[in-house]
Amino acid sequence: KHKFWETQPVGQFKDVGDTSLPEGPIEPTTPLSEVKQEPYNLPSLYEWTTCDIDDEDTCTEIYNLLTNNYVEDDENMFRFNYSKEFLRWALRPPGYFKSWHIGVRVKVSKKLVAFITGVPAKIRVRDEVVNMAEINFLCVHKKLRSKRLAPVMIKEITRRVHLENIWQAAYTAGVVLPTPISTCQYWHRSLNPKKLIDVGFSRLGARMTISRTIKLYKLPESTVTPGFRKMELRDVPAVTRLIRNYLSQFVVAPDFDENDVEHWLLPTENVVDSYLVESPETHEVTDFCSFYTLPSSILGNQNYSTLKAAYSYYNVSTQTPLLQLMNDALIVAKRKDYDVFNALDIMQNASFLKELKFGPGDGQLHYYLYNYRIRHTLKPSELGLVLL
Ligand code: NHW
Ligand code: EN5
Repeated sequence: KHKFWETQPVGQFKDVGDTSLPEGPIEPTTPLSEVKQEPYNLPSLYEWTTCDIDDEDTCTEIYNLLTNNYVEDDENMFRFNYSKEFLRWALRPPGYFKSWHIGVRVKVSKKLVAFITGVPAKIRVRDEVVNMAEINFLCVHKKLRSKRLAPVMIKEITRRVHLENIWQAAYTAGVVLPTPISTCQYWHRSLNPKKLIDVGFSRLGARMTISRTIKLYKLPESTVTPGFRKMELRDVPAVTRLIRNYLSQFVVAPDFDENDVEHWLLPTENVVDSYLVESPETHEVTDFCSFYTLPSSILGNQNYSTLKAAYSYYNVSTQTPLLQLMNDALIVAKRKDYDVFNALDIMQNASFLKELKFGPGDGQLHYYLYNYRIRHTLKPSELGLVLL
């Protein structure tokens, strides 16, 4: 069934439930000198390219490839539309490797037709912190699908990750592969229900009218938590302490240091928004919430071309109830004109989804590790990791 994945050091379906297998690396680290020195062979019409994302023209080519060929929902009504600023943020975290931003071009025309990326991350699994690559943005042009290009691209990025002496990876996908460490549900909170219904993102509920629906999803004009404000550069040390302590409760979570927090959580216009609660009495940072901006192209609608979506990122509550904190996040997102606020049922999110009128979507997200076995499938609430 999985001719490629059966050959890879990942959990296999036949081993699911086998409690005799140990947790940890599936195959041992090999000496760097044994890593293949030359790139894998592509079909003869194509060539490898290392993408310089700092270069505006290259960034535009990547943006165009993804805008026209990246992930769609199961009815092909929407397609992710990551912005260029978002791609630069996602692909240049502390310690990133340019060699992990890999493209495939047509030799004669130099047209970019496929892409895959990795970025380094320290991921903690139970009490081990493992250097990993987070793999994302795997994309093959629609006209080149089903030609087994993806396995070659995965092998090539694996080789380039190995060359940096890194032997594990984390990735997510909407499709089932051998084998998920966890399967999560997408939930959606309507902010602009009229538009969502008009474009087919959501449907009018039974015995509902449009005006009742608009009223149902109405939110206050301003946030309610005293001391709620945007995160600033001076907050990095306090937010790092808060988030490290919070993430320690999950089985799989990033091991963020201050540089990571500055990169991943300091607000960047139209990319990532972060808010915190500074106690009006003690001036301590007690709570935190964040979301990233990922619009989707609306395919074939006369009136609208993009859906503006916010995705729940990392949230920490110690003093403010998580429900109230996330309600403030919804208020901010509504004020900033987002159409929908999306979240997975990871971390403690299940505690607010229903009450804040999120509804389950038709999509799931499966989490995977490469060359690292987890003995039992994890509950979404045991995951403390968000991939973009
Ligand atoms: S998930 C989003 C992936 N991208 C899309 O869905 C965009 C639209 N689709 C496409 O562009 C986030 C193509 O359909 C793609 C497949 C390119 C997906 N992950 O070339 P063939 C990520 O980016 C397997 C992994 O003929 P294609 C995460 C499939 O099972 N494998 O197919 C990426 C089959 O193998 P099998 C996937 O449709 C993680 C083989 O590819 C996959 O023309 C990557 C078929 O290849 C997916 N999403 O192209 C893994 N989709 O064994 C990283 C299909 O079943 C691993 N396949 O025969 C770690 C690497 C680093 C390790 C470091 C130590
Ligand atoms: C790697 N970083 O299927 C990511 N999205 O539910 C790659 N559905 O938006 C993997 N089909 O349910 C991504 N509306 C995997 C996800 C791929 C995209 C995807 C789903 C997630 C989605 C929407 C639109 C469905 C359109 C028809 C959906 C219902 C919303 C409704 C709002 C009101 C309350 C009930 C739910």
